[in-house]
Amino acid sequence: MHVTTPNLITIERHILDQERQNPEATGQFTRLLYQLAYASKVINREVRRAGLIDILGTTGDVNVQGEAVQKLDAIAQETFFNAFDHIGVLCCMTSEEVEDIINIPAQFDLGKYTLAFDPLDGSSNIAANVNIGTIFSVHRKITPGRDGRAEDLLQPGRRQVMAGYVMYGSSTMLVYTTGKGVYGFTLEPSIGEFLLSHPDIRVPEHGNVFSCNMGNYGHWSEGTRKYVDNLIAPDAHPGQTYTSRYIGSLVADFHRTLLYGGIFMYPVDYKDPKKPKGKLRMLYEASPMSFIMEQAGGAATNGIEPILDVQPKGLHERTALFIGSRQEVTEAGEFIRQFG
Ligand code: AHM
Ligand code: MG
Repeated sequence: MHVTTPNLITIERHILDQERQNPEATGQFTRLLYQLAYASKVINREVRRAGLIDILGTTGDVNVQGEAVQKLDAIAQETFFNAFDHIGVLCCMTSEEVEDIINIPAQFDLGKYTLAFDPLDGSSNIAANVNIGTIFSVHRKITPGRDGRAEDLLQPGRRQVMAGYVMYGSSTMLVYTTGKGVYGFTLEPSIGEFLLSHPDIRVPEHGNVFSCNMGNYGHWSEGTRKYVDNLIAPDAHPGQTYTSRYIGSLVADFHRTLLYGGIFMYPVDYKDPKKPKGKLRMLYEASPMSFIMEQAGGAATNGIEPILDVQPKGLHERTALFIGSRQEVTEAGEFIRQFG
């Protein structure tokens, strides 16, 4: 009897296949991806049992962003640091949860890459059991000397060598790019492996979903308000109707946009007219997601220029973000350029 078994591609095999295509690869990159998969599985375990043991709620601390630190935020931060501090691949790290650049402890070797991460994005949703995620971004070291410096982390998104996210949803997925297409893996819980489930993800050229926090409408610029008015105006797009979806968890809203098309936006708000500001962080959120979206054939802008071309000035800099299908992101940019 002939029995066929599915030819499952684990993330390890995928990484090795990719490495074989690059004769100059030193294996450092591969180690980084292994550790990302490992750290994600540990965080996934904690997230999955969060309702059962005493790790929901806040630690009582406030992070660099002025937000209450959730216990799971702290666990995810520590898991990431412990997974990457000793592997000899990084010269430094930075995290949404920590104020300054994170140095590699003196007893470990240094490497030629930097890692920026948001260990648990959307953590205000944790108690409601809504999807949350981890986001990561890797750059090559550019300054001389062995130690990593802030300049190594403060590079435009276009110079990323890898970016990705993990979504702890109805299933757990890891999606990443190294600049050669976007690949998605789904965690098979019974064997504890990420298996290739979404090879070469492409975002549709146009989609009919728009995603934003409408509660901020009154604080947006005129161009942003006019763009959204136009999306929902009955006659503005003959033959097509836009529908609205907003989870309030970037990884989940982004993942839907990547697969179905349309646009996700978090515009600048003018609650304080003297200090207009975006909410999402350039290094930990906007830049990695923009690299993935462009690699999938989509676009990402702050309304003025592509996110990937912006030179970040601070580790915790915030930005406006319009990201998704080319058609919708181009149109959003046109409104903002015309009306501000
Ligand atoms: P966080 O990094 O503190 O979790 O905040 C980022 C989150 C994103 O996941 C999400 O897109 C956004 O904040 C939602 O903001 P709002 O609640 O203002 O709509
Ligand atoms: Mg975040």
